Amino acid sequence: MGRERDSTKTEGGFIKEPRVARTPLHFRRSACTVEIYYYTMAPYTLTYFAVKGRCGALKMMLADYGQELKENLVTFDEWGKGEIKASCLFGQLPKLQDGDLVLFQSNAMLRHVGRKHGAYGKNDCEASLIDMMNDSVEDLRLKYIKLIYQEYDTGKEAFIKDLANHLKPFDAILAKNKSGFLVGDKISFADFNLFDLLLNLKVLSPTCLDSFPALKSFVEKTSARPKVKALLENDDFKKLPINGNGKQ
Ligand code: 6SG
Repeated sequence: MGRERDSTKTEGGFIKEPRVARTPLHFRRSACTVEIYYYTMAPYTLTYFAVKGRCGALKMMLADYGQELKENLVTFDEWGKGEIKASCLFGQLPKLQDGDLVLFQSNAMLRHVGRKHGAYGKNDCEASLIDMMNDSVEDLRLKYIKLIYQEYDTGKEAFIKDLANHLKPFDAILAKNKSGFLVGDKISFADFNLFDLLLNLKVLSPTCLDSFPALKSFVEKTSARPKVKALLENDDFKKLPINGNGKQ
Protein backbone atom coordinates (compact mmCIF):
# COMPACT_ATOMS: atom_id res chain seq x y z
CA MET A 1 0.00 0.00 0.00
CA GLY A 2 1.13 3.56 -0.66
CA ARG A 3 3.98 4.75 -2.80
CA GLU A 4 7.58 3.80 -2.20
CA ARG A 5 9.50 6.92 -1.36
CA ASP A 6 13.12 7.92 -1.03
CA SER A 7 13.34 9.31 2.45
CA THR A 8 16.10 11.80 1.62
CA LYS A 9 14.40 13.77 -1.16
CA THR A 10 11.52 16.17 -1.07
CA GLU A 11 8.71 15.85 -3.48
CA GLY A 12 5.80 18.23 -3.84
CA GLY A 13 6.90 19.93 -0.65
CA PHE A 14 6.55 16.86 1.47
CA ILE A 15 9.70 15.90 3.29
CA LYS A 16 9.61 12.19 3.61
CA GLU A 17 11.19 11.79 7.00
CA PRO A 18 9.30 10.33 9.90
CA ARG A 19 9.84 13.52 11.90
CA VAL A 20 6.88 15.74 12.60
CA ALA A 21 4.02 13.40 13.20
CA ARG A 22 1.00 14.77 11.43
CA THR A 23 -0.60 12.75 8.69
CA PRO A 24 0.33 9.08 8.41
CA LEU A 25 1.44 8.48 4.83
CA HIS A 26 1.88 4.77 4.60
CA PHE A 27 3.11 1.75 6.46
CA ARG A 28 6.10 -0.10 5.11
CA ARG A 29 6.29 -3.66 6.34
CA SER A 30 9.45 -5.72 6.52
CA ALA A 31 10.21 -8.89 8.45
CA CYS A 32 10.15 -7.40 11.90
CA THR A 33 9.64 -3.65 11.63
CA VAL A 34 6.79 -1.41 10.72
CA GLU A 35 8.00 2.06 9.81
CA ILE A 36 5.44 4.78 9.81
CA TYR A 37 6.06 7.62 7.37
CA TYR A 38 4.57 11.06 7.79
CA TYR A 39 4.07 14.06 5.60
CA THR A 40 6.15 16.83 7.07
CA MET A 41 4.50 19.98 5.88
CA ALA A 42 6.58 22.63 4.21
CA PRO A 43 4.88 25.87 5.18
CA TYR A 44 2.23 27.14 2.84
CA THR A 45 3.04 30.43 1.12
CA LEU A 46 0.30 32.86 0.18
CA THR A 47 0.77 35.80 -2.17
CA TYR A 48 -2.03 38.32 -1.98
CA PHE A 49 -2.95 41.94 -1.37
CA ALA A 50 -3.10 43.30 2.19
CA VAL A 51 -6.83 42.63 2.49
CA LYS A 52 -8.91 39.81 3.91
CA GLY A 53 -10.71 39.56 0.58
CA ARG A 54 -10.68 36.07 -0.82
CA CYS A 55 -8.25 34.66 1.75
CA GLY A 56 -10.03 35.03 5.08
CA ALA A 57 -11.49 31.54 5.01
CA LEU A 58 -8.19 29.99 3.91
CA LYS A 59 -6.29 31.70 6.71
CA MET A 60 -8.82 30.59 9.30
CA MET A 61 -8.73 27.03 8.06
CA LEU A 62 -4.92 26.91 8.07
CA ALA A 63 -4.89 28.41 11.56
CA ASP A 64 -7.44 25.87 12.76
CA TYR A 65 -5.23 23.05 11.46
CA GLY A 66 -2.16 24.55 13.10
CA GLN A 67 -0.44 25.14 9.76
CA GLU A 68 2.30 27.68 9.31
CA LEU A 69 1.59 30.29 6.64
CA LYS A 70 4.18 32.53 5.01
CA GLU A 71 2.69 35.63 3.44
CA ASN A 72 3.94 37.73 0.54
CA LEU A 73 2.00 40.95 0.54
CA VAL A 74 1.62 42.70 -2.80
CA THR A 75 0.83 46.41 -2.75
CA PHE A 76 -1.61 47.84 -5.26
CA ASP A 77 1.26 49.97 -6.62
CA GLU A 78 3.39 46.89 -7.26
CA TRP A 79 0.41 45.17 -8.83
CA GLY A 80 -0.20 48.19 -11.06
CA LYS A 81 3.23 47.76 -12.67
CA GLY A 82 1.88 44.59 -14.29
CA GLU A 83 4.83 42.24 -13.82
CA ILE A 84 3.27 40.21 -11.02
CA LYS A 85 -0.05 40.09 -12.84
CA ALA A 86 1.73 38.75 -15.92
CA SER A 87 3.26 36.00 -13.81
CA CYS A 88 -0.13 34.82 -12.54
CA LEU A 89 -1.77 32.02 -14.48
CA PHE A 90 -5.10 33.85 -14.80
CA GLY A 91 -3.76 37.35 -14.15
CA GLN A 92 -5.11 37.44 -10.60
CA LEU A 93 -4.22 36.86 -6.98
CA PRO A 94 -4.33 35.04 -4.55
CA LYS A 95 -1.62 32.49 -5.24
CA LEU A 96 -0.91 29.63 -2.87
CA GLN A 97 2.26 27.59 -2.92
CA ASP A 98 2.43 24.26 -1.18
CA GLY A 99 5.92 22.96 -1.92
CA ASP A 100 6.14 22.57 -5.69
CA LEU A 101 2.43 22.95 -6.16
CA VAL A 102 1.31 26.42 -7.27
CA LEU A 103 -2.39 27.16 -7.07
CA PHE A 104 -4.51 30.05 -8.22
CA GLN A 105 -8.26 30.37 -7.52
CA SER A 106 -9.26 30.76 -3.89
CA ASN A 107 -11.83 27.97 -3.95
CA ALA A 108 -9.30 25.51 -5.37
CA MET A 109 -7.06 26.48 -2.45
CA LEU A 110 -9.81 25.80 0.05
CA ARG A 111 -10.41 22.42 -1.55
CA HIS A 112 -6.71 21.57 -1.57
CA VAL A 113 -6.22 22.41 2.08
CA GLY A 114 -9.54 20.78 2.99
CA ARG A 115 -8.54 17.59 1.18
CA LYS A 116 -5.20 17.45 2.96
CA HIS A 117 -6.44 18.16 6.44
CA GLY A 118 -9.65 16.17 6.61
CA ALA A 119 -12.07 19.02 5.93
CA TYR A 120 -13.60 17.55 2.75
CA GLY A 121 -16.09 14.99 4.07
CA LYS A 122 -15.68 11.37 5.04
CA ASN A 123 -16.78 9.92 1.69
CA ASP A 124 -17.51 10.92 -1.92
CA CYS A 125 -21.13 11.81 -1.21
CA GLU A 126 -20.18 14.14 1.62
CA ALA A 127 -17.48 15.66 -0.60
CA SER A 128 -20.06 16.37 -3.30
CA LEU A 129 -22.44 17.92 -0.79
CA ILE A 130 -19.59 20.08 0.53
CA ASP A 131 -18.87 21.18 -3.07
CA MET A 132 -22.53 22.10 -3.46
CA MET A 133 -22.48 24.14 -0.25
CA ASN A 134 -19.28 25.88 -1.25
CA ASP A 135 -20.71 26.78 -4.67
CA SER A 136 -23.65 28.43 -2.92
CA VAL A 137 -21.32 30.34 -0.63
CA GLU A 138 -19.43 31.47 -3.75
CA ASP A 139 -22.71 32.65 -5.36
CA LEU A 140 -23.41 34.86 -2.36
CA ARG A 141 -19.78 36.02 -2.14
CA LEU A 142 -19.91 37.12 -5.78
CA LYS A 143 -23.05 39.17 -5.09
CA TYR A 144 -21.28 40.73 -2.12
CA ILE A 145 -18.15 41.51 -4.18
CA LYS A 146 -20.29 43.05 -6.94
CA LEU A 147 -21.95 45.27 -4.36
CA ILE A 148 -18.63 46.30 -2.81
CA TYR A 149 -16.73 47.02 -6.02
CA GLN A 150 -19.46 48.11 -8.42
CA GLU A 151 -22.58 49.47 -6.77
CA TYR A 152 -21.98 50.15 -3.09
CA ASP A 153 -23.63 53.57 -2.99
CA THR A 154 -26.61 52.72 -5.14
CA GLY A 155 -27.14 49.05 -4.25
CA LYS A 156 -26.44 48.65 -0.52
CA GLU A 157 -29.99 49.08 0.68
CA ALA A 158 -31.45 46.64 -1.84
CA PHE A 159 -28.67 44.14 -1.13
CA ILE A 160 -29.39 44.16 2.60
CA LYS A 161 -33.12 43.84 1.97
CA ASP A 162 -32.59 40.80 -0.23
CA LEU A 163 -29.92 39.26 2.02
CA ALA A 164 -32.37 37.28 4.19
CA ASN A 165 -33.50 35.34 1.10
CA HIS A 166 -29.92 34.17 0.58
CA LEU A 167 -29.21 33.43 4.23
CA LYS A 168 -32.40 31.46 4.85
CA PRO A 169 -31.31 28.23 3.09
CA PHE A 170 -28.02 28.15 5.01
CA ASP A 171 -29.88 28.69 8.27
CA ALA A 172 -32.26 25.84 7.44
CA ILE A 173 -29.39 23.49 6.51
CA LEU A 174 -27.51 24.23 9.73
CA ALA A 175 -30.66 23.92 11.83
CA LYS A 176 -31.36 20.51 10.31
CA ASN A 177 -27.86 19.10 10.72
CA LYS A 178 -27.42 18.19 14.38
CA SER A 179 -23.66 18.67 14.22
CA GLY A 180 -24.15 22.37 13.48
CA PHE A 181 -21.97 22.08 10.36
CA LEU A 182 -23.14 22.29 6.75
CA VAL A 183 -22.36 18.64 5.97
CA GLY A 184 -21.71 15.61 8.16
CA ASP A 185 -20.34 15.78 11.65
CA LYS A 186 -17.09 17.64 11.04
CA ILE A 187 -16.13 21.13 9.98
CA SER A 188 -15.35 21.41 6.26
CA PHE A 189 -13.78 24.05 4.03
CA ALA A 190 -17.30 25.15 3.04
CA ASP A 191 -18.04 25.92 6.71
CA PHE A 192 -14.93 28.10 6.92
CA ASN A 193 -15.94 29.83 3.71
CA LEU A 194 -19.48 30.49 4.94
CA PHE A 195 -18.15 31.67 8.31
CA ASP A 196 -15.78 34.16 6.69
CA LEU A 197 -18.53 35.53 4.45
CA LEU A 198 -20.96 35.84 7.38
CA LEU A 199 -18.39 37.89 9.30
CA ASN A 200 -18.19 40.26 6.32
CA LEU A 201 -21.96 40.43 5.99
CA LYS A 202 -22.29 41.26 9.67
CA VAL A 203 -19.99 44.23 9.13
CA LEU A 204 -22.16 45.36 6.23
CA SER A 205 -25.38 44.78 8.14
CA PRO A 206 -24.89 44.14 11.87
CA THR A 207 -28.43 42.80 12.34
CA CYS A 208 -28.48 40.49 9.33
CA LEU A 209 -28.32 37.28 11.40
CA ASP A 210 -30.86 38.33 14.00
CA SER A 211 -33.68 36.23 12.58
CA PHE A 212 -31.43 33.23 11.88
CA PRO A 213 -30.62 31.43 15.15
CA ALA A 214 -28.76 28.55 13.51
CA LEU A 215 -26.49 30.94 11.59
CA LYS A 216 -25.93 32.98 14.74
CA SER A 217 -24.88 29.97 16.77
CA PHE A 218 -22.73 28.72 13.85
CA VAL A 219 -20.85 32.04 13.89
CA GLU A 220 -20.50 31.94 17.68
CA LYS A 221 -19.26 28.36 17.71
CA THR A 222 -16.79 28.85 14.87
CA SER A 223 -15.48 32.10 16.38
CA ALA A 224 -14.85 30.22 19.62
CA ARG A 225 -12.61 27.54 18.06
CA PRO A 226 -9.38 28.36 19.91
CA LYS A 227 -7.09 28.80 16.90
CA VAL A 228 -9.72 30.67 14.90
CA LYS A 229 -10.32 32.92 17.90
CA ALA A 230 -6.57 33.58 18.19
CA LEU A 231 -6.41 34.56 14.51
CA LEU A 232 -9.47 36.81 14.77
CA GLU A 233 -7.80 38.54 17.74
CA ASN A 234 -4.40 38.79 16.06
CA ASP A 235 -3.51 42.45 15.41
CA ASP A 236 -2.01 41.85 11.96
CA PHE A 237 -5.12 40.00 10.85
CA LYS A 238 -7.51 42.47 12.49
CA LYS A 239 -5.97 45.46 10.78
CA LEU A 240 -6.42 44.02 7.28
CA PRO A 241 -9.30 45.76 5.53
CA ILE A 242 -11.98 43.39 4.27
CA ASN A 243 -11.85 44.75 0.73
CA GLY A 244 -9.39 46.51 -1.54
CA ASN A 245 -11.41 49.71 -2.06
CA GLY A 246 -12.01 50.54 1.61
CA LYS A 247 -15.73 49.69 1.45
CA GLN A 248 -17.24 47.14 3.77
C1 6SG B 1 -9.10 40.69 -6.58
O1 6SG B 1 -10.78 38.54 -8.13
O2 6SG B 1 -8.43 42.78 -3.25
N1 6SG B 1 -8.58 38.54 -7.45
C2 6SG B 1 -8.45 39.90 -7.44
N2 6SG B 1 -7.49 41.66 -8.74
C3 6SG B 1 -6.51 42.25 -9.55
O3 6SG B 1 -5.97 42.75 -11.75
N3 6SG B 1 -11.81 33.69 -8.92
C4 6SG B 1 -10.62 34.27 -8.34
C5 6SG B 1 -10.33 33.61 -7.00
O4 6SG B 1 -11.28 33.15 -6.35
C6 6SG B 1 -10.85 35.74 -8.14
C7 6SG B 1 -9.59 36.44 -7.82
C8 6SG B 1 -9.79 37.87 -7.40
O5 6SG B 1 -9.17 33.51 -6.60
S1 6SG B 1 -9.41 40.11 -4.96
C9 6SG B 1 -7.38 40.41 -8.30
O6 6SG B 1 -6.43 39.70 -8.59
C10 6SG B 1 -6.77 42.15 -11.00
O7 6SG B 1 -7.73 41.48 -11.43
C11 6SG B 1 -10.18 41.50 -4.22
C12 6SG B 1 -9.25 42.68 -4.10
N4 6SG B 1 -9.42 43.61 -4.99
C13 6SG B 1 -8.61 44.84 -4.95
C14 6SG B 1 -7.78 44.93 -6.18
C15 6SG B 1 -6.40 45.08 -6.23
C16 6SG B 1 -5.95 45.40 -7.54
C17 6SG B 1 -7.09 45.36 -8.36
C18 6SG B 1 -8.24 44.99 -7.50
C19 6SG B 1 -7.95 48.13 -5.47
C20 6SG B 1 -8.95 48.08 -6.45
C21 6SG B 1 -8.38 48.45 -7.61
C22 6SG B 1 -7.03 48.71 -7.40
C23 6SG B 1 -6.78 48.53 -6.10
FE1 6SG B 1 -7.39 46.74 -6.98
